[in-house]
Amino acid sequence: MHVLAQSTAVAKVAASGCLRRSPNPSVTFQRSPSLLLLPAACRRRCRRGCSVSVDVRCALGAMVTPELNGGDVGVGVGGGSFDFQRYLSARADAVNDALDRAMPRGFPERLCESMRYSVLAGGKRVRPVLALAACELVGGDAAAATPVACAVEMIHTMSLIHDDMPCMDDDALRRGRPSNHVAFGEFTALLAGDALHALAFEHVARGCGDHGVPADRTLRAVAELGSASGTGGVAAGQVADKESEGLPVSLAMLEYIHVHKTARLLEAAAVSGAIVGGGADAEVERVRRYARCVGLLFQVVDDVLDMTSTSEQLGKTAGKDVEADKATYPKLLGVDKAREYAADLLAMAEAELDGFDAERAAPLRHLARFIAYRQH
Ligand code: GRG
Repeated sequence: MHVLAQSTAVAKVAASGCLRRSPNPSVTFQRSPSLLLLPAACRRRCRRGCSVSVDVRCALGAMVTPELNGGDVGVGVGGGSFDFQRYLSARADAVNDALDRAMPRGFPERLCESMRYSVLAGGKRVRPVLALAACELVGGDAAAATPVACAVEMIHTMSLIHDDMPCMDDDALRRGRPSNHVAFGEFTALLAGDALHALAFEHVARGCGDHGVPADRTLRAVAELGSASGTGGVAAGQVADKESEGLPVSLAMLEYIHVHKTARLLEAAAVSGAIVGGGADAEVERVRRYARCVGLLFQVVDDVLDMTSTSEQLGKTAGKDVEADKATYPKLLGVDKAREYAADLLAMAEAELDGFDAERAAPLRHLARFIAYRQH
C-alpha cells in the first residue's frame, strides 16, 4: 500500500514537473529527472465503478481491469447515467459543421481546397471536444467555445500537414487518405498549413465576441493558443523530436518532446474552453492540471498504438517511430511499463475532476478514458 502511494506520488511529480515550460528550451531539455523513476510507477486502479465492454485490443487493454473502460455507453457517473458515445458524436458533429462554415472557399482555389481537404478529412476531434467539455464544466454554453474548438483543430491539422512533409516525417498517409502534400504538392501543403495557423487566431478573435465572450477572456484564449503553438509548445517539441532522431534519448528529453509536441495543445484546448466559458482562475488551473495529464496520456497511448497496431487500424502509417528510430515510451520503458504509466496518468487526470460537480465533469472524465482506450 505504501509502495503504491509512493510510486503514484512519483508519477504525479513527474507529470506536473514535465509540463512546466521553460522560456529556454535548451535548458528544459536537461530537466525533469524525476521521470527517470517512472519505471517504478504503480498501477493505480480506478476507484470508481463503471460498466464494462472491452472486447477489442486497446492500448491499455493488457494491463488494466476492464472496469476502466470509459468508451462505454451508459456509464454511471455520480449516481447518474452518461451516454458518452452520444455526447462525443453530437459535439464532434457540431464542430464539423462549424469547421465546414469556417473553412474558406473560392480564391485562391487550390489553397482553399487544400485547407478544406485536411481539416474536413475526419479525425477524432478530441481537442475541440475537450474545449467544449471544459467550457461546459465551468458552467459555460458550449457554443461560446466553438470558435476556440475550431481554432485548436485548425492548429492541430496544420501541424499534421507540416509533420507529413518530406522535410519532416515524410508520410504519405493521413486520416486514411493521401497526405496533403501528396494530394496538392509541397508548396501548397506548406502554405495551407500556414494559412490554417493564421485563420485559427483570426477565427477566435472574430468569433468569440459573437458568442458574448468578454474581450479580456478572448485575449487570454488567444495567448494560450499562441503559447501552445510556438516555442512553448508544438514547434519546440517538434524541433526537439527531429533533432533527437537516431540519438540516445533520456526519459527527461522524451518527456519534454511529448509534452511540447502533443500535450501542450490538448492542454490549451481545455484551458481555452474553460476561459471562454467564464471559469474562475482556480477552476481554469484545475482544468489545466487535468489536461496536462490527459495530453501526456494521449501521446503515451499514441506511442503504444504505433507499435501495436496496423496502418489500416490507425489511418496513418504504423510502426513509423521504430522505422525513424524515434524515442518513445514503449521503446524506453517497454510496452507494459508504458501502459502502467498511461494508467497512472489517467487516474491523476480523473482525480483533478473530483472537485467539480459530477454531472458536469462526466464528459471530461469519459474523454480521458476514451483517450486511454482508443484504438486509433
Ligand atoms: C504549430 C507552429 C506549429 C508548428 C507545427 C510539424 C509540427 C510543427 C509539429 C508536429 C506535431 C505533431 C504532428 C504531433 C503529433 C501529435 C499527434 C499524436 C497527432 C495525432 O493526433 P490524433 O490522433 O489525430 O488526434 P486525428 O487525425 O484523430 O485528429
